[in-house]
Amino acid sequence: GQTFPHAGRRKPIIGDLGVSSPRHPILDLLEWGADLGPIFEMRIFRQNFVFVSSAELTAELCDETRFCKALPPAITALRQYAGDGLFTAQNDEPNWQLAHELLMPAFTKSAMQSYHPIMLATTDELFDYWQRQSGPVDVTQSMTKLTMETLSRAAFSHDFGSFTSAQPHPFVGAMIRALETGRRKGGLRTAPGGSLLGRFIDRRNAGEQTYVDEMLDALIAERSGSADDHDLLGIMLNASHPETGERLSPLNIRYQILTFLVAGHETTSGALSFTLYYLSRNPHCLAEARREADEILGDDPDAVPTFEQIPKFRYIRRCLDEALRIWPTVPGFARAPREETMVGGKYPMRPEDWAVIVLGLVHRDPSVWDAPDVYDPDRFLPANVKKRPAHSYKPFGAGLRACIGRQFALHESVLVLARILHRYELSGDPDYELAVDERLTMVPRGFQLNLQPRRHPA
Ligand code: MNH
Repeated sequence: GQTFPHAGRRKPIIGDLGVSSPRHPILDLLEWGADLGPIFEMRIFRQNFVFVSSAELTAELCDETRFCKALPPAITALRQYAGDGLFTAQNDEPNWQLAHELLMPAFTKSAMQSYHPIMLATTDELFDYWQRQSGPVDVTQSMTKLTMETLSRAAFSHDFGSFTSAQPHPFVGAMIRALETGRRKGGLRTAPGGSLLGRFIDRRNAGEQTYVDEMLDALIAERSGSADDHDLLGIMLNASHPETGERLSPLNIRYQILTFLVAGHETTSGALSFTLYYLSRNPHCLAEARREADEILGDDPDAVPTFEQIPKFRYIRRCLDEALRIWPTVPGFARAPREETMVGGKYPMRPEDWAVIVLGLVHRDPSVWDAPDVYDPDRFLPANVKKRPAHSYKPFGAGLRACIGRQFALHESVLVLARILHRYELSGDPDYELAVDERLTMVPRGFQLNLQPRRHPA
């Protein structure tokens, strides 16, 4: 078929292998892809990856009448763990529709009311944890503890002891390692000997996967038969379709819980960490964000926001939006045409083709964003948002398969940022240069903050 521009070093058999390092493929892609035009490709063995980097083509691919979510190999590989859970389900798999309908009510803005006290409690634990530390704190590590605890408690009322035990719960490490191996296996699929290597990786990984599956199945079994529906697990066990009466199976519930744990914690942790990084680097933004926190929360540093106050932190929300523009923690998502079509009027795509929208490039498209590398929360003032073309900012994906946890992530992030700003004087090391770790998502590496309790006027 069609050949798109590619980094100019293609070799026989291996193709473009080597243009991206296996340790940080996306960071490399953001560099070598920047000058290749709005659509370009990378071929590795027999697998072709097509990427889109302009806001204009992104708007086209986000049109749900012509395009839909696609599952590229790295996502398909995760089905070994997450099966037909929400994130990894095919568009036409019956369990996607069923789970989407049963779980949407648990993720509406008003449903956040029931998670709000959980979020306040895990933030209190974060502050206690910081109080026991001396010297600067590692921001990403702290935020990951926080978001992991918030999610595991909201999802199935389980305390992973992230703040109280010296070692993280073995489940967390096992889950992340299992998923990492899955992702690597996805990359090997079309390499010579790839399936053999894949089986080898599976065997080495089997213990880890069994441990994760068994722990989740035990949690589910423990609660089944109970009408308690105060958390996501309770909702999944008790909800039935209003017309057909259908319910989620125990296996599908395991897939969903694993999906929420993974999709919901590192993504939000990275968003919080990047925001704190940019605030520490932009004193006027920090001052404005703090002014807003103080105005809403008052003089008592122990004051906590009510549920109704969260949407009032408008500036803090803009700081978060702007951090997710420069560093979208989910770096991309894939789209496929519903029928044969032309993209941009000249690039043919068939239903079996897909293209990855590279958010780190789209969010810096110079035709939409002035001085795209500059951190400026005011880009998200309503008047400025209105001036931009639709779909130029997509950190939570698009269409029917967009992020179901968006409200959850936004509510938690704004709550936590407001409380941190209200409580602490924060300063970063002026010599720190932003480094980004590519795990399942993108997070700052080695970023530390000094935190001094603030003295509020009496
Ligand atoms: Mn989330 C889908 C980004 C927080 C659960 N999420 C997506 C997609 C993006 C995304 C992008 C679409 C992927 C695709 O098209 O292939 N998610 C984020 C970001 C944050 C985030 C940037 C935080 C910041 N996500 C959360 C939280 C949860 C969650 C929190 C759960 C509590 N996300 C999901 C699920 C899906 C998803 C589930 C799949 C939805 C579907 O396909 O039906």
